[in-house]
Amino acid sequence: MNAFSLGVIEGFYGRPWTVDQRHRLFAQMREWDMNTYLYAPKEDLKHRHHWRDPYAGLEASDLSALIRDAHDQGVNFVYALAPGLDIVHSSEADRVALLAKLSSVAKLGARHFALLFDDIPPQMHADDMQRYAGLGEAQADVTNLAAAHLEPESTLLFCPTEYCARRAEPNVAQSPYLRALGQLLEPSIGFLWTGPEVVSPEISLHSIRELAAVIGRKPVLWDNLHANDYAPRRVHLGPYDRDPELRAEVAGILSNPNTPFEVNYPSLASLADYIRGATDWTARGSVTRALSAWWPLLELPPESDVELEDLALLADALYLPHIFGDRADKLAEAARTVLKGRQTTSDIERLERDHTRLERLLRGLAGCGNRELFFELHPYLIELVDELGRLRLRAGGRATDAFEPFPNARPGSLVDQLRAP
Ligand code: LOG
Repeated sequence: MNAFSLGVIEGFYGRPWTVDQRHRLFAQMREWDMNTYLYAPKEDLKHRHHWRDPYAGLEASDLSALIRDAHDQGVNFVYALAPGLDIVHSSEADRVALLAKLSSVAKLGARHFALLFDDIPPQMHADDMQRYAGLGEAQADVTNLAAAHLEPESTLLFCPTEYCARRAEPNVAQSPYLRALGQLLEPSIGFLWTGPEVVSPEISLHSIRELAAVIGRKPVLWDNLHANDYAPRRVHLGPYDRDPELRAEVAGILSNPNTPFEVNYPSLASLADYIRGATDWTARGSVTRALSAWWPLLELPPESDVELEDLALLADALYLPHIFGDRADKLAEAARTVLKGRQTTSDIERLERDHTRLERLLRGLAGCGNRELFFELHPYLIELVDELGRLRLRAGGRATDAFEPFPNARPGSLVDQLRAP
C-alpha cells in the first residue's frame, strides 16, 4: 500500500454505518478509484473503549464479511484500534493484549491496520513515566512493536495525540512529542494529520511541509472537512475544497465525512474529482458535477417536479463548516435585509423563489426511492423551509401562500434561545 492512499475514514462519533451502507460505499469507491477504507467508528466498543476484547460470534463474522467485501471491490480495508484511553505502554499484559487483538482481526482477514491515539488524556500512566521520556516515545514503542508483529505485506498507520497544529505543544516545529515520533516511529508507518485545526478550513502547503520535516515523512491527511459529529444541526453537502497542489505534499487523503451516510455522496464524489482534476480544478465546478452524478441515484419518481437547481440550492445552504455556497450567501443577504426591515423587491423575490424551491424539494424527496437519504435530510430541510416561510411572512411583499403553521410554537429550540444575543 505504498501508493497514494485515497478514500474514506469511518472515524466519527455517533451511529456507525450499516453493513448495507458500507457495501454500497465499497462499490462506489471502486468506481471512484478510491483504494482505502479506514474502519474506526468511535462507538464500536471493541475499537476503542473495550479495545482488548476480541470480536466473537456474529460480530466477528460480520467484520470478516465486511473485510472480504472491501477486498472484492479492490479497496484496502484498514482496521483501526484505539487503545489510548487506558493502555499502559510499558505493561507486558497490555502489549500482549494489543498484539493478540491485532492477530485476532488479522484472522478475520484484515491485512492493513492503524493505531489511533486521538482524543485521549495527554498524561501518561505512572508506570510509563518510569520507562519513557514522554508520550511520543511510549506510543512509538508500542506502534513499532505492532509493526514488527504484523505480516510482511501488512501496513500500519498511526494517528498521534497531537493530530493537528492546534494540538501541538507548543507548536509543530517545537513539539517534543512530534519530534520523538519523527525520530522513533519506523519509517514505513503512515502518519495521520488533520491539518492546522481539527476541522481545517484551509491546509497550506507550507504547514504540511513544516510537519513533514518534523515527522520525517509525508503525512496522510485525515480530513474532517465534512464531519458533522461535533455539530448535530449541520450537515455538509459541499465539495472537497483544497488547494490542488496539496496532493503532491501528502501520502494520502482520507475523508472522515458526515455521520449520516447517504448525504456523503457529494463530498466523496468531489474528493475523487479533486484527485483526478488538473491544476485549474475548482471546488465549485466539482460540486456541480457531483450533484449531477448524484441526481439519478436519488430515484425521484418520473412525475416529480423537483429540479436539479433545487438540490443545488440545498447543497449551497448546507455547504461546508466555514462557508456557504453562492446561492446561500445571496439568500442570507436577502434575509438580513428583511430582518433589518430594509428589503427591496428583489430581496423579497429571492426569498420567495428559494423558499418555493426548498418546499418543492422537501415534497419531492418524500417520494424518492432512497428512503434513508430522505430521512437524513428531512430535519434540515424542514428547519430551512419553516424559517424561510416565517421570513416571507415578515417580508410582506406580494400575496404568498406562506403561512404560519404552528402560530403558538416557539421558533427554534431552547438551544437557539440560549444562543440569542
Ligand atoms: C476525532 C474524530 C472526529 C473529529 C470531528 C480526529 C483525529 N479525531 O477532535 O473522531 O470525528 O474530531 O469531530 C476528532 O479527528 N477529534
